[in-house]
Amino acid sequence: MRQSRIFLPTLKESPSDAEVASHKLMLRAGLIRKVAAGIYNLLPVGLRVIRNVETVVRREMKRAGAEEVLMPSVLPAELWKESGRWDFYGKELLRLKDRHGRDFCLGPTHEEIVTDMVRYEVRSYKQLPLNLYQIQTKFRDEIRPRFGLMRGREFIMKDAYSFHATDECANAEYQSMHDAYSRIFEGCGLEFRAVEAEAGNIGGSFSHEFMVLADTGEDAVVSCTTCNYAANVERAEIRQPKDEVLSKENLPTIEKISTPNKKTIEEVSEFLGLSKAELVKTLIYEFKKDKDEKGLVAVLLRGDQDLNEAKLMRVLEANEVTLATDALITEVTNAPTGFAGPVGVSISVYADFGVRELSSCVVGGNEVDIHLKNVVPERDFKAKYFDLRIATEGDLCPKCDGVFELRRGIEVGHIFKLGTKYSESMGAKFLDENGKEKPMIMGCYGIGIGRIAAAAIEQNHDENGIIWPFQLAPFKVHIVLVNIKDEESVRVGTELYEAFTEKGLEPLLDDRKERAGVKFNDADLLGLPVRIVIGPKTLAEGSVEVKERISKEASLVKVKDAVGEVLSLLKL
Ligand code: 9G3
Repeated sequence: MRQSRIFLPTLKESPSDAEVASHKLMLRAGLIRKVAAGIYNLLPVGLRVIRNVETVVRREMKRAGAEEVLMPSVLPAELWKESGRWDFYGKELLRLKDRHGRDFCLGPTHEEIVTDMVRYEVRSYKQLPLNLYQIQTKFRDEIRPRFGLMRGREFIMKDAYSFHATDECANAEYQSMHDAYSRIFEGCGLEFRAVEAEAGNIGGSFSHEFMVLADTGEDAVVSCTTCNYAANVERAEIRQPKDEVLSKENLPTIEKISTPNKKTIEEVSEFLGLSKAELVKTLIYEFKKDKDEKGLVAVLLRGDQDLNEAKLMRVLEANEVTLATDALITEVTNAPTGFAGPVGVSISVYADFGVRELSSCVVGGNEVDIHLKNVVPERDFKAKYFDLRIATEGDLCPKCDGVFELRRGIEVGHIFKLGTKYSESMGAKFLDENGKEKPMIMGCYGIGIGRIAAAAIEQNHDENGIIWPFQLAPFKVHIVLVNIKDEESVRVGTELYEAFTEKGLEPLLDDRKERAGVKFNDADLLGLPVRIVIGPKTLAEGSVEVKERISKEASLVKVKDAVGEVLSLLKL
């Protein structure tokens, strides 16, 4: 492709509303342009990157035995009513009416549609397993779309759905997709981690997120520095230190201390000159279980740690946990919010393991303006101890004796063991080998196509622009003519352009009437893997300059060796 002809509007500055590198650089390099909040045009060079991502995805989905389909993006409400999700989702689900006044939505995901597709066609276990995928735009009316393609409202997703007769088969497919995803992200040149994740509200028994590690990632991931355990902090388990039995003998007895209007951990620790880790906060939670069973619990955590509500829900086997209202707290503790404590409280007490390790601590006194010090866990109050806190830096890995480091991640993929949530509600059943009718067991597997391109930039850029991983680069070689009036330069440039084209390396030829400096800046911005600079000076010695985008130094190469040099630089 010749740059004098391509539609590639580069910018010197990025628009002010672009906050992260990938958003800034995709705008400046002329890859995307905003149409509306969270809605973008993919310009020619941006689309080439997306097509490269799709090529890797299709190759690995095919290798895993999945079949490509294409489902509609305007979806009838009826199917979403069958699954019960029409009323579950709020404004994020963009709804519309057709000319007959019938309800539709713009598809945010396609579980209902694919289950409807399969339920009429599959009747026997002999037709299973199935794995159907599509690459298609989704619409989710995010309240605050931002970061360009990273969190758009309309975005391209590869979403796959699998159907199985047995749990073993569904688990095998889950593992197969897990492996396919690893090959996809490796194939896209990304550094990623597969992390255990909360299954979220789509049910199913487990899920993994695939995170590209980048400081601008919106998700917090803890990953073990020794083994390959990694988990979304929402999900991460923590190994408890071997409970060295702290001597709890002859410790001073409890003392009341006056803490006038000191309610929060910050206020109390500052007022008493103690570290937050010497305090224990008491959270009063209301929980709801099945069959309208509900109750109150006191949850204790060290002052410097935070409750992971998902873990509390699992421990209580509750469907819902919510912080009690101030009125309820006063009812339970006979004190306003901020003075709750475990000593003498009437409701059952659950505590994070971090509390048990304390020899003594300060807790709320269940009395206005009073806290208690010298409180000894298991002497002055009883509690049931569990892993209840949000994991963080330095916590112990549950799989080995390593410790966690806290990383940010960009979620580029998420795979779920779905179970029978949709096949039950929508009657997607099959007859097993004994003629018994059973609901199919499903899995679903998503990849953010545009998000991969954005994450690749987040992970590979410098102050001058993008540094594309080879596999995603929109063109593989950048041929820059320093002076397009120099006939020899044009001849050599054209010769090399054709040579690389023959090698399938899709060169981009900068034959514009621009100063060399502008061309070099644009080449750095666009970030193609290798650049060849052709100018009269080096041609005088029969050479051209070859430079890898990722390294700073350039080397002089004889024209006849240029193709070979580039191939070896690209390890082809
Ligand atoms: C909605 C809206 C937003 C949503 C969903 C439904 C997320 C929704 C979860 C999934 C699960 C998997 C198949 C591909 C991989 C992810 N946001 N999810 O179900 F109506 Cl507005 O999409 N689906």
